[in-house]
Amino acid sequence: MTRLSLASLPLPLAYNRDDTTIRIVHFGPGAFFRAHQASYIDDLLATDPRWAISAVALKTSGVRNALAPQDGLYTLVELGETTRFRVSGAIRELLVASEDADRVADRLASPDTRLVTLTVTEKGYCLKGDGTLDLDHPDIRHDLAEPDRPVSVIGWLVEGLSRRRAAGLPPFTTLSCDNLPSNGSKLKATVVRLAQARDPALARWIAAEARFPCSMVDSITPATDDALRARVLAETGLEDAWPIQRETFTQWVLEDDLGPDAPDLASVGVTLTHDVEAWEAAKLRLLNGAHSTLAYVGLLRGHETVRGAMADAELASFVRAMMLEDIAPTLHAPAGLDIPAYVEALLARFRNPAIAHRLSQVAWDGSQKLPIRILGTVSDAMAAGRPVDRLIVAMAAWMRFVERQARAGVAITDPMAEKLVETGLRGGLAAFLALEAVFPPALANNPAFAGPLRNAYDAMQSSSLPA
Ligand code: CS2
Repeated sequence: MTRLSLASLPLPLAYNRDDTTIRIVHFGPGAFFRAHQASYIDDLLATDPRWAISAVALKTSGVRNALAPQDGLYTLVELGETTRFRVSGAIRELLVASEDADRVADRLASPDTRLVTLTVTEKGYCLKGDGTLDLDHPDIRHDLAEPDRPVSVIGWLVEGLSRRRAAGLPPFTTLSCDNLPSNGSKLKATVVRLAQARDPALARWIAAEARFPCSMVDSITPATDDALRARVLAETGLEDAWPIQRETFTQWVLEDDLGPDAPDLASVGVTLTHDVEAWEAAKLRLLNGAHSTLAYVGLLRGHETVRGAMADAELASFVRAMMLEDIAPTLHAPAGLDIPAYVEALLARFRNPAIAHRLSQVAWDGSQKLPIRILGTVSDAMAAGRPVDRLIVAMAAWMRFVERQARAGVAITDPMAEKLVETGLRGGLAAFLALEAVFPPALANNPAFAGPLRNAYDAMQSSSLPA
């Protein structure tokens, strides 16, 4: 079997890889980044070869080990009415920060580096329940003790910016591509906070000089499995250790604040706007909020995939009503977004027959995702005097899901897994409401929240949905 590589490619890339230069450093080279951002950059390289990517994993070497023998190439499979196979060459270099610390530091401090991008998921930001940096987080404590050998991405950003300041270079622009509300502003506050604890003058320089634009990122990306590897081999005749699959649809809305000498991302379909937070809120609350609801309720009702959960007519109409009647009124529609049409388009994407998106994958990291996806909507609905009965069903279903996994001895994928297993084994609403990292005490103690949550929690015993 021949392995995918520059030498074995049957059709050349749309650019000569040797002509490219690295001007983007990316942290978190997981499936979403390779499905989304790297595919835009792959398109961009055809007209502007200056923007190849150095992809940095913080601790794990799996992606580097899979892709380095393939010259960083991987197959991207787009699943829609037709299936498209393409090879992306956007990743020119693969590093593992825990092994290649000097090379990562050099990349961050290189005058060529203009953009540092991040897909490290919610937990990578080391935030407390209130959305500010957790200075007691073990990784952050480590990075304060050993600032030039960081383990967190926040530590790396501070170290990289510090080296640039010392070298008299301008800061790079840092671009969060994670599903957090106001991701750029939140990241900036987090980086400035850590810098503050290290060196107040550095913190002032970052706050004044560095850009952290917000972004909304979207493309449904089911995890890679052996079936995908086999499909890629059958179609291309080349062995690819880590192909990626996603839906055909992809969207990237970016705050128009990339700074001087930025890549022309608009030329490859990125929307640049000054109203990005409204786009982000709509996507996060509607798509991700509905996804998490489908995941926990769907799993309790015996479904395995998002499209399987959508084939459950009662669940699908519950989710649609929640999106249109409960979530939509909390949103401000940015120019160019018709919310009811957006909801219908999302539901159609969830039904995509070409994709088997596992509910168990969406159910990962519930302690990190749910507060962001659901509780902001709940607070807004409560403040406006609107009911929250449907909105809190995802929270109740998550509790029942955690109890079920804990009692069955099935591992829970979540940075709070240990605490969750303990809580799940104890069981009962009060035990969950005491998890301050998930439920801010003011909310947990508010009867307008805890009352409907109690009803939903009781109903989820038999996975029944409110009317
Ligand atoms: C999903 C997201 O796994 C999950 O939690 O809700 O990964 C979702 O598929 C993406 O945000 C879509 O852009």
